[in-house]
Amino acid sequence: MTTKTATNTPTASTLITVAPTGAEADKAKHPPLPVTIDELVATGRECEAAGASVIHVHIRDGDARPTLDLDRLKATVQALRENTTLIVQLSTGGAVTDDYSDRLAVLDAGPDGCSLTCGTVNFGDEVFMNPWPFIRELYQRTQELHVVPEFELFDLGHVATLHRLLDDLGEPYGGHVHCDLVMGVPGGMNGDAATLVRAVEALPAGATWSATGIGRTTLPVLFAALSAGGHLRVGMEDTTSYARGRPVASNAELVQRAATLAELVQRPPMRPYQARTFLGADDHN
Ligand code: KMH
Ligand code: ZN
Repeated sequence: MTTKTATNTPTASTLITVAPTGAEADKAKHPPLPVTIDELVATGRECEAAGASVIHVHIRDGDARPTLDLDRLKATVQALRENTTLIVQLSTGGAVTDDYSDRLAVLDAGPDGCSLTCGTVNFGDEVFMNPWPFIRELYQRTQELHVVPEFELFDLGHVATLHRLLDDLGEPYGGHVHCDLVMGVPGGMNGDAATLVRAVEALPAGATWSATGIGRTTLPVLFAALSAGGHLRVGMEDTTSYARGRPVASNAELVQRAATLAELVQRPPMRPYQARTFLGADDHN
């Protein structure tokens, strides 16, 4: 496996990230949503067994509401490290209501990686705010604290900002640019094959990428990403329906489906130790 892969050249295996919780889904409406540390650990173990190698983590408070409480973030990182070999990627996006200082402080929980969204986007009826000075400061902190960023791209304009960021501040910690196309958000880029191809063509040379489609764009984006040689993110952050009229029973079944399809295209799931090398993440286990 190489760490410097041309954007559109398929790697021999598929990185599968699970995003099990998010900040938006309601536990009362979706009971399988993992919201406690114990539930996150159990989910992480099941998803690792099913083929995931990265977990994208949002945490909830005792009432299942999104929080960026630093002690709880630290405890979550520690519990996931003790019980899985997954790469722990904390969300710095949080919820649309979170302020910038709390989002920057997420890195103090000492994760392996973090999400780093490269621009503001309408987010349904809300706005997910990521102005340039915040993006720049967050990126500098990832470099200082040795956290591997994953560049989240909700729109084609975010790709332009990613180029600006790399031109301005240089390569990320770990030396490798890995992006996640988050498609189908109402207000962001469409979740379809044509849009995915355009976004991938615009990425920096040498970058690798995953894709996820929100809601009903989940399957079109998953198949388009595999066809185009990309990697996958799945999970209840992005969809709570497994099929029309059939709620997701567990995050693991979404990972299992992604892993089965990755096997079918002869790019089986990357294991966590391989993913660490691929992304340039430190080994804490
Ligand atoms: N919850 C969204 C407003 C991220 O994790 O970095 C932002 C989000 C992106 O989920
Ligand atoms: Zn997220």
